[in-house]
Amino acid sequence: MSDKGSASDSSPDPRGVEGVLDAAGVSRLFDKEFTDAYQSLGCFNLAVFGKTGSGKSTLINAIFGESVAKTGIGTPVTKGLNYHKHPGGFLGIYDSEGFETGTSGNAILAGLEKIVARQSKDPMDQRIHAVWYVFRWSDRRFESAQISFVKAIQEMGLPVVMVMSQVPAHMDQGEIIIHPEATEFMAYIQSLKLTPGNAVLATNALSDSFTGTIAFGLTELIDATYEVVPEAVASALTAAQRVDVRRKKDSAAAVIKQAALVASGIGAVPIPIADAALLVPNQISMIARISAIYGLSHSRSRALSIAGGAILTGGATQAGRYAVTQALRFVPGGQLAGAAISAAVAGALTRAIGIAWARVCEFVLTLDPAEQERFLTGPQVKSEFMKYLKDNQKRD
Ligand SMILES: Nc1nc2c(ncn2[C@@H]2O[C@H](COP(=O)(O)OP(=O)(O)OP(=O)(O)O)[C@@H](O)[C@H]2O)c(=O)[nH]1
Ligand SMILES: [Mg+2]
Repeated sequence: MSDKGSASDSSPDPRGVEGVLDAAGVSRLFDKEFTDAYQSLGCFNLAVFGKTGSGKSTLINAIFGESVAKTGIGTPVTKGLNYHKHPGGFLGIYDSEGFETGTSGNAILAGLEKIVARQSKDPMDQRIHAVWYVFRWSDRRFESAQISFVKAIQEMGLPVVMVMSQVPAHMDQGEIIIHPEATEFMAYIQSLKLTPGNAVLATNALSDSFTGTIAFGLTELIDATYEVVPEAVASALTAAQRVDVRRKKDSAAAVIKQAALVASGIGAVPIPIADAALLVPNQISMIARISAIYGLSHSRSRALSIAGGAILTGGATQAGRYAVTQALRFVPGGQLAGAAISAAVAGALTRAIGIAWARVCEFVLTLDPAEQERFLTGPQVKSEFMKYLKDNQKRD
């Protein structure tokens, strides 16, 4: 082991001469793969406008998580407009704090126009990709200054999604019932024909048990946003948003499928079980890409590397052996002694690891930021991973 370690120490490639990683090599390769995975996501930039108190910040927090508002670095870019970059690097938000239509609206528009003109020469992931215009249903009025504001933004070439906020709604026999006056107001906004599809998204970001009002419309808002953003930033949006886990699962499934194919290629020349570690570099890259899809913050990459290392090194063998033993049961004449990992087993093992890691990431999303760090650096991550891995094997 030690000779492999020194071989990898003197080489920029963390892989040792035989392609087998030691613990330090695993950790270095994780660092590299995380950086690559987050970089390849790019960055989705959203601008959010609307009168003060319309619920812009609340909506941003509900959809992208508290971390944008709390830890994102707000930089004033123009009068009344701040830019917040998510620590994960895949989300940027232009938030117009406390702005009223009228004079301050004009000042913002003038600044925005300069930004957009400048950005047209920037790479795609540095531009503004979508705008949410937020208005509160209970205002029941849409002033002419607001109409001109929305039109002016679109004339700059920015796609606008109209968002009616703080709409009271309740569930009735599995159906969302919206306040009838909000529906009426929505029809009025649609009649103004402000955007190409005239879509207005009714939302409520906070549930209220006192009035029985439910939170709703957030997934639909994300769907409407996907429709207007360039394909190139769709993965960044998938990583950034937290309300539609289905989209994350689908993207993770595509990554897992590809990694399983690569593993099958490695196993096409049967490799001895003892060398299951040959599959590890490919699995590290898969784990990094899944983590990015779930939007686990890149700033936590150290914690993620520790977690990944725990499951793939000490645990590798444990996880690997378990999965291989299970998989061999389905191979005709499969026996452990002297057996080799075939293409089918290599693919199945990698797939099982990917699915279990995606479930760990899903679990991490339910934790608050401080708990996430504790979970990822502690022993629980491995036991949770093993639990999901065994679960998979049972279900397959
Ligand atoms: N019930 C409910 N309350 C909301 C909702 N959105 C916002 N609020 C409340 O409305 C108030 C204003 O919300 P903010 O999100 O701060 O509004 P904003 O548009 O960011 O306001 P400025 O930053 O001043 O421009 C807060 O007290 C929120 O708790 C919602 O969807 N439902
Ligand atoms: Mg705000």
